[in-house]
Amino acid sequence: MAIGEEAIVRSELRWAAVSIGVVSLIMLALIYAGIVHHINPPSNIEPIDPKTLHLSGEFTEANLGTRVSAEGQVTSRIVATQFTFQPRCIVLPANQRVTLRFATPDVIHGILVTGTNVNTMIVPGYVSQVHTVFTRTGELLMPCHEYCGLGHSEMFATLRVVPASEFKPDAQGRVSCDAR
Ligand SMILES: [Cu+2]
Repeated sequence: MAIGEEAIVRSELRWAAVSIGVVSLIMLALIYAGIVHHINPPSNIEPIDPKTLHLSGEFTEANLGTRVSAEGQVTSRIVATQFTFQPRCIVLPANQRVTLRFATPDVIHGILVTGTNVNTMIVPGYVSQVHTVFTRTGELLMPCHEYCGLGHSEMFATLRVVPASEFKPDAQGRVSCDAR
């Protein structure tokens, strides 16, 4: 039996509606995740020279780790290299807005904080930045999640989230894991 042109058009329109429906569903899921669960792609575009980041500026060795500014803003800086994070352990206060800043001098790495929605890639040439609030205290593992070479599986750091009462910056505003 020959299929009429009208039937073909109807069938095509039906399938077009299905695909528009699927795309709309995915769009709605993205908007829902962004607005309700605050799951968003990283949007900070801040270039940094990977060849010199360890020599001057905010990612020199003395500046790494957690620091509290005079205004009370808590920022932790970590450099990801093959195959370690520097420093390997950071301390942050619970229930307070904190900023994490990452940079790498070599290849693409990634970092996530287990049990939270903190998750970003660390790309040479750019600073990766995450603002967040950690609501539970304890030690959280932060593995590298971008395959970066043979030592990738050994590459992880630790985040120690402490209650605000135990978060005590020193005279320079620094808080490190060794101090406790
Ligand atoms: Cu890595």
